[in-house]
Amino acid sequence: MSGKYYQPEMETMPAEEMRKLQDYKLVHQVRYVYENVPYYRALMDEKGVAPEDIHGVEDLRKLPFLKKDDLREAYPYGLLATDLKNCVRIHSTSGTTGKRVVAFYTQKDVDMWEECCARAIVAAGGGEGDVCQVAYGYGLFTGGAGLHGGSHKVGCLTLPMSSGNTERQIQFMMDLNATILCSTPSYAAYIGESLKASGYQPEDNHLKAGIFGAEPWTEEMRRDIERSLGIKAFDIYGLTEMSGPGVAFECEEQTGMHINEDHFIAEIINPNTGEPLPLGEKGELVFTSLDKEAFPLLRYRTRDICVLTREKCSCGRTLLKMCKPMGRSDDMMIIRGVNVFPSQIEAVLLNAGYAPNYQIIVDRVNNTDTFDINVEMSGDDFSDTPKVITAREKELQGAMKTMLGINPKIHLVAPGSIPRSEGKAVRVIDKRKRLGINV
Ligand code: DLL
Repeated sequence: MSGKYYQPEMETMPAEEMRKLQDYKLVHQVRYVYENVPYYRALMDEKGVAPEDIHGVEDLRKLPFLKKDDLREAYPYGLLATDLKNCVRIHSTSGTTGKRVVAFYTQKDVDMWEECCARAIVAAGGGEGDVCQVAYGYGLFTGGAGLHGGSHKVGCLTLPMSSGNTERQIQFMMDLNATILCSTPSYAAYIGESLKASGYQPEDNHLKAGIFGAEPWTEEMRRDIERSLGIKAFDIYGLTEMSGPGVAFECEEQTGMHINEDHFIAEIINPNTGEPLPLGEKGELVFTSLDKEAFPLLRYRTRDICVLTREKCSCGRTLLKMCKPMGRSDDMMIIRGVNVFPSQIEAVLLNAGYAPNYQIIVDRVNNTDTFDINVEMSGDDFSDTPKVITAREKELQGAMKTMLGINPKIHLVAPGSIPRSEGKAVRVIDKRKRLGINV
């Protein structure tokens, strides 16, 4: 497959036709959910809305929202809409106890998801003959599997590298002439730096494009990556709950990401009142799946703050566009591509017998996120013996790694040394904001 679009009939469908398609699919998806997901049926009953009340997209606002808390409450099978024997895959967001979200896929769901990723790869100029290096993590995280599947669909030669082992990434990239790199933007920047440190010039590699997402990044970062790797860098957006990467993807115009509207309806709402907002206004992004079998979600609140626009795009796609996410309406942080909630950190501390006097400090140095947690020792277990402190820090770090999936640096500090606040405690200091990153 090579060409400008992967599925031109969908990607360039006139808006009015797309709306009709969405109307049709929505009516079916709502009925399907109502009949197969008792958890959501109860929410609809509570709101006094029945499938017969939904005739199309204009009725969407009648439906109740789903939040991450619902997904946690329903964990693991409460939102599953089909028999488990029809499912072929599970993925999960990062984070463990209390915060885990699992998503299920039938083969049809996987195909739909991979097609969305294929659209992204083709929009980035990919086709047969390309060598697509997938350096997103493989496993429960959706990044690796999604782009891998998309790359197969397009007919690229797929290099399933997963993330990490940068030396090997570079060796394969150079020896096997990779032309497309898929990774988080921070990892792409790091690969760029490492190439330079190994004595390579940007023109020494065969890369032409990169497909980067899963975390906030800036236009400045885009330019840096483009310069250091000698490529055009494309944004890609998605979330596990909706399938994974490929819910929206950037085209050659690089002015926002086209939403795959034949599979997902996007809305913007006021995060405080839940009121839908018109196109062009900033608010929380909400998605409704249109044809998922295993894990269909209606009006799922992403917590990502965003703006939607429908302007003519020079690429010829008619799909609605979303801007880069402009922050979040909850306290989730994305550190080295992993979703982290302060409440998870607090749970580990309490479990280990510490008081919740801590401060999380996140920064980005040399394109890599740093993650430090200062934790106060209590008066009772206070020690100033370096050996004891180091052992305790190590123990706590292990517990954090188990909970979060990534390793913070732990610093045990003297009792009373973390500033107390009279209002809300400032638990998180995210210095990445100074780089203009919308954390
Ligand atoms: O991050 C899926 C993904 C993988 C997207 C690879 C793109 C590439 P989750 O781990 O569930 O899924 O995290 C979803 O990550 O709600 C956003 O806050 C954030 N996010 C995803 N893509 C972008 C992006 C994957 N391009 C959460 N820019 C979302 C900024 C992004 N934030």
